[in-house]
Amino acid sequence: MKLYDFLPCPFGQKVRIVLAEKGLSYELVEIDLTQGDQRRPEFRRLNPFGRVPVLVDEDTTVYDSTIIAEYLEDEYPEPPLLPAVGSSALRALARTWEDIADTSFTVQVGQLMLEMSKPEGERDANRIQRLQQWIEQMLTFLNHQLQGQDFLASQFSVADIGFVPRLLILKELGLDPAANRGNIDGWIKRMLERPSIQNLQGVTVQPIAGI
Ligand SMILES: N[C@@H](CCC(=O)N[C@@H](CS)C(=O)NCC(=O)O)C(=O)O
Repeated sequence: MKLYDFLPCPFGQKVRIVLAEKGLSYELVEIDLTQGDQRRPEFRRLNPFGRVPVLVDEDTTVYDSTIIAEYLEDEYPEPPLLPAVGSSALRALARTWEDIADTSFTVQVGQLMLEMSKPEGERDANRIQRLQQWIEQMLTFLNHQLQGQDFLASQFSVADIGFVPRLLILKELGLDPAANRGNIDGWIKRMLERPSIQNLQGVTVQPIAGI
């Protein structure tokens, strides 16, 4: 298998956690977004939208982290990263939280990162405040979902994995995800016990323009 990825990309990080959890080996092909590698014709042939991550498994090319995670779950079901087939409500819950992570959390933390990376005089203070408020609300929502539960959807799953990349760097952006949110505090500790997350590369504050 080959994974085309840019190490700081949170969606690529999701896929690399899934690959590590399933014990799958792969060749990492770095697509440096800062150098425009995503616009090269050979990469566009794999993903016409020019976005990482892209997984190539023999004759199969898959892009979008959620679809890649589903593909890996279908092809390499052990250990499972979704609740069992038949537990439809729990599977829907896991997918819902994975989608919330991707569309309502990771992207907004990325936008905050990008805004904060500007020289102080060029930052949009209102936008920063709006993003911070949104992220705080999402964290409270997440903390509520974790009430009485170790994981977001009954067992460690793609739902938890989706939040890991951007939640782990929030402190560096001046937001403490665990402050007054004891359930998140415990959840972070559980995440950091996993080798797939301990060994994850690229979990740093690096703004990405095309997220
Ligand atoms: N929904 C996609 C989002 C992927 C995405 O936004 N990738 C960004 C980097 S984190 C990218 O490749 N941007 C390049 C560009 O837009 O030029 C997924 O989950 O894989």
